[in-house]
Amino acid sequence: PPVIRREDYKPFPWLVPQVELSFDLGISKTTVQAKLSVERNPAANADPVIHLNGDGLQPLTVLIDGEPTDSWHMEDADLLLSLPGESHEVTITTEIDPSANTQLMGLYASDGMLCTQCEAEGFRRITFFPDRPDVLSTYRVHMTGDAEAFPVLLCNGNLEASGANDDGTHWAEWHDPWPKPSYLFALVAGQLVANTDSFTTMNGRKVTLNIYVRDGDLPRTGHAMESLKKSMRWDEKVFGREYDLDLFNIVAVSDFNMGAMENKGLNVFNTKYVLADEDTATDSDFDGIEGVIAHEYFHNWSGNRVTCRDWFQLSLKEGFTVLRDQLFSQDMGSEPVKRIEDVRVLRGAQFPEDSGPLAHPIRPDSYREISNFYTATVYNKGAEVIRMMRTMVGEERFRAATDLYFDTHDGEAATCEDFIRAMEQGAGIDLGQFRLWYSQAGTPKVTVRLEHDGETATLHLSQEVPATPGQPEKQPMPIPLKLALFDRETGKHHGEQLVTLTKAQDNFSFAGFAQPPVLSINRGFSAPVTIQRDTPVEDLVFLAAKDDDPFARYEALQDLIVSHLKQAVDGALDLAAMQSAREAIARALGAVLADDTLDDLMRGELLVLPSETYLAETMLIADPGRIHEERQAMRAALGTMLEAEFVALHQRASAVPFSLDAEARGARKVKTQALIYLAAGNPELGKQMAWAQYQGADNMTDRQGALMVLTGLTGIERTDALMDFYNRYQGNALVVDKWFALQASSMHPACMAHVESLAKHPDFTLKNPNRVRSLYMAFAYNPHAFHAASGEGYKLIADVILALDPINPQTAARFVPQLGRWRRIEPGRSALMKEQLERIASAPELSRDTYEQVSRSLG
Ligand code: B3K
Ligand code: ZN
Repeated sequence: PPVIRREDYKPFPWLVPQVELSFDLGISKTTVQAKLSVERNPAANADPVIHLNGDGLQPLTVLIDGEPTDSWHMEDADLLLSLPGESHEVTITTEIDPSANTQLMGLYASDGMLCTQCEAEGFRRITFFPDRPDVLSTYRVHMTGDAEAFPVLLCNGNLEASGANDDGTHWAEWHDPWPKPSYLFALVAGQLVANTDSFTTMNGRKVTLNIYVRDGDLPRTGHAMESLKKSMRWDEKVFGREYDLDLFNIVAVSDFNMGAMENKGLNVFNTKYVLADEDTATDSDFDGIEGVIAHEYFHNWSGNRVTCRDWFQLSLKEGFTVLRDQLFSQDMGSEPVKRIEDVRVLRGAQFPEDSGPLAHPIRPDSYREISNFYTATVYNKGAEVIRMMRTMVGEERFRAATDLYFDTHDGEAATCEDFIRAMEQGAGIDLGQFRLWYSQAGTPKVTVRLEHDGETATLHLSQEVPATPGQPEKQPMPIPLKLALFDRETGKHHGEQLVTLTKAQDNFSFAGFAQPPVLSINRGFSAPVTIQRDTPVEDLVFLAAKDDDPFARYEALQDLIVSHLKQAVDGALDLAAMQSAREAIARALGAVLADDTLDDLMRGELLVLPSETYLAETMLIADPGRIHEERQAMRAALGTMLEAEFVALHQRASAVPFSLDAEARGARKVKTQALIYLAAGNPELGKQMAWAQYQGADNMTDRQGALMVLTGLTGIERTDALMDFYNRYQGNALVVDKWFALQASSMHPACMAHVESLAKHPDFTLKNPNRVRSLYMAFAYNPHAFHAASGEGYKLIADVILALDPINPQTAARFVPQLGRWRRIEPGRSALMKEQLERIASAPELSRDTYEQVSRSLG
């Protein structure tokens, strides 16, 4: 498959101002007539041939200005048509079989309903079209379908007319007044019911809101609706963005490749990000729904009103929209807890990407399959990059700049460069050097040394941006670091400062310190970098107990644990050193348990150990087996040393009655954290307490937390609880997904055997992405199981990739990065991982998705 390059961008020679689509819907046969008004693009080089993308389509008829023509030919899957004049009407009819569409791109069937997914290149599986984001059209869509099978007919924009035919079919006509690229097209037809509500915008326009689901799911849509209304209000208040149609529809579907999709006026969602009640969804599921609803809604401006010129600009809408949803969630709940969670995701998913064979800048330079670039780098690092600009200019100037960006580019297909320029003009900042964050891949390493002499503290900073594929040499980047210097005696600091390191090395001096101060740096995680510093243990203990920046406090605790575990994994500690390090950590955790200035949500966050993936990431070459052993051993030691405290915490938290407020959620969070430590230190006690929590649970958070702990242990309680859970929720697909995922991500030594037998369970299918992810993604991200020294875990995932590739290549390719880590793993396992990648590479007829990921991983 060819490589597509950013530098090759050319505007499309034709404009398509209007599109009229007519669908005759059927599950196994849908006929599509597309009427395109086309005219030459004065801003592009003239070309009498219009190149229309197609994927798996055959044209039934091709008309120019209503007359049949044979001036077209196919080039691979695309249709090329010669047009004699300046403007024409092109009409093409195609026929598709949604029931055969297992890729879930284009028009497909899910549970008897029809729905679409077009981003990035799915529209070309529906009809021939210039399927690129810089061709903007207004759409009028006529849908006809069986009235019984498809009582609800939805499309983008506003419903203009509908009616019944006398043959048992009915029809609807939709019109979307806002010009949009084809990737934002959506259509849904099926037996659905709606939770209907309304929202009045800041200018007093009333918008009807619908959340469409399957009949029985209606009672679980309340949280999604509340989240939607909060998002609409927040975007008005914080970004000045008002909704622009009279109708906003959300549809939940159970077969979906990702979380959700921001189609104009008709968002399509994975059921996972819509349906929730306390019996079936955890607190973090509730948060996930709130965040994803907000994210898709926010795209209405950052993505839809201002869209992307080409797919290399993806971070323009995704990075920015992730930042917007993060800020929203920070405002809705606990700001520091949300920040810690976001950093944990960045470190767990994006840092490994940035340090491996798939590393790419947030604005990539080339791709073969764009679906492979919906990555943590484009999304999450993209958000961090925009967050840094916000940190440097402050909230007010940031808002002035986003206003300017939206005003200037409304109705356009823009570029990252357009965004940066709006930021420069609107916020009054020079981002010349900062543009490197868009072009250079790799996580910068900042080395920090603090010197003290007389009254002066001097901070020595240096940076190194590691080489990444295709980018052997890097330039220094501007790195904004928030910092504070604490007085050891008083425990206070002299005010937070922002220091920006722009050179390879620099020094910063601070006067007025008679004693060496304690340095707190990269507060709030102001820059997405790794800090390299030999921080004295007593400084980490100081910061873990006293830092007034909650993120920095979390970070100090994490550093304390990470540096200990690294030494332990290296075998560098004798028994006594091991014991004293564990005691120091136990004291720090004990202080967290005892500190009544902390709320439980934050306490719960501080108790989470650094993940095995993150630990591996801090080492040049990792031994996943050793990391797992040492981390578990430390957890067990902490569970033993703090047993009484954890039991007391669990008891106190168990007395808090169920509610969705922060206090009760915090209580649930620390309860399960306590169980995790207790189960490690004293499995019998942990098992008893988890079993009691399971049986007494009146909500999914407690039930799932307890079951998670039990699933990692052995004994009759484990089997009983798993069986009870399955029987209780059989038939609720999202909860059955949890049942698969808990077993596939468990600490149980026989995890792999469990996964192998679950693959044969009657509820398992490779056709449903949620189910595939719940079993195999959970397994692939369960280090002790995936990295089994025998290599069986690697083989299992390679088998999944090969089996899934012909069914759903997009989802199959998502498993490759785990095997792609081979260069960073100890030699024995590394060879086994590579062997599996080579086995995949040698398979005949790989999809473009999987081929690209495997070849980059080996390259
Ligand atoms: N924009 C979509 C992602 C589409 C992914 C296609 N492979 C969801 C989102 O980021 O909001
Ligand atoms: Zn998005």
